[in-house]
Amino acid sequence: MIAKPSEERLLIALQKKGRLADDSFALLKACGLRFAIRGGGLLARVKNMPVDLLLVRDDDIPSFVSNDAADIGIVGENVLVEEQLTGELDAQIAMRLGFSRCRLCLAAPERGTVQSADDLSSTRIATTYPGVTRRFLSERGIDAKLVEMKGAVELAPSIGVAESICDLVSSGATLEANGLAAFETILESEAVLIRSTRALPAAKADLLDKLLRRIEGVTTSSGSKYIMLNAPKAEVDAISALLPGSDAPTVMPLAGRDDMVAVQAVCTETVFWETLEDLKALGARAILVLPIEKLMS
Ligand code: PRT
Ligand code: ZN
Repeated sequence: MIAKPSEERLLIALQKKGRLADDSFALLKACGLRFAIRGGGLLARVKNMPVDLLLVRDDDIPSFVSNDAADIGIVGENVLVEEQLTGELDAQIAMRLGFSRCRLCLAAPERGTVQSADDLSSTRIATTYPGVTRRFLSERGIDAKLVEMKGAVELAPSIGVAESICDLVSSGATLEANGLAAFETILESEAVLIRSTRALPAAKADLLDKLLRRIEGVTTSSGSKYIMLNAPKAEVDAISALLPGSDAPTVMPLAGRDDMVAVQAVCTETVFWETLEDLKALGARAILVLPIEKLMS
């Protein structure tokens, strides 16, 4: 039913619907891929590049990449690591993408019998991540029983099937609503781009390289700003040192001013109001902070 990847068109497996989907689509669009996602289709064709999108459930993405049903995929690191630990998988991280961040945490009822990892021995832990949970328990030498669930793990303690849970947490609202408190993070996760260890045909390898460079450009530029200001010549070093995440700023003469210069720099870290105030205190004037749409170094 699912076509094997062709020799020329790069096939990217993406979550069709869910927490990863919109950011994955947005990232590819920011990389210049033009496509439309409609209705129940399994495949979406990219109009301006030899790329196709395979739209599936996130849990299937690592095995599709491993089994050549897709060339690359975007999935949560939590799913990748779980699949790596529970099956034979030829899939590895090609690039971290920085979105869909969450933590896989052990949590238990507030004021219950389990308050820390030290209390887990001989208790039951409910989870949809048996592989990662088991790894943690064996690293710590803890002998506990796993209760595998398909969902609604946060209900396990209240219905009496487990003393604690191991589940994904982002805001913490679900734990709180169920009277649970996290006491240990066993995995930090974000969306990752994955591929197998096998070589791709040359044309697709070039395409993947190009895509990775563009993703790098999009992810670096999204937090970056271009800063322009006029500075007293004597303070250029001090002012440059304040610019967050920039290495060599461009310093240029200002027409008709011997004592002042123009400074321009790419800042790869957040430029806070406090930084601008500190720059001003050093004599910087006409400070402009501009968003950067694309960045390629
Ligand atoms: O249908 P399909 O199988 O494709 O999707 P899914 O339902 O399995 O996954 P989905 O869309 O819920 O999540 C996809 C991925 O998003 C996950 O594998 C994680 O990598 C990432 N992600 C980020 C999260 C969360 N944050 C998250 N908060 N996945 C799930 N949750 C759940 C968590 O399980 C818990 O039920 O949200 C609840 C906790 O959220 P807070 O904000 O209340 O703490
Ligand atoms: Zn899923």
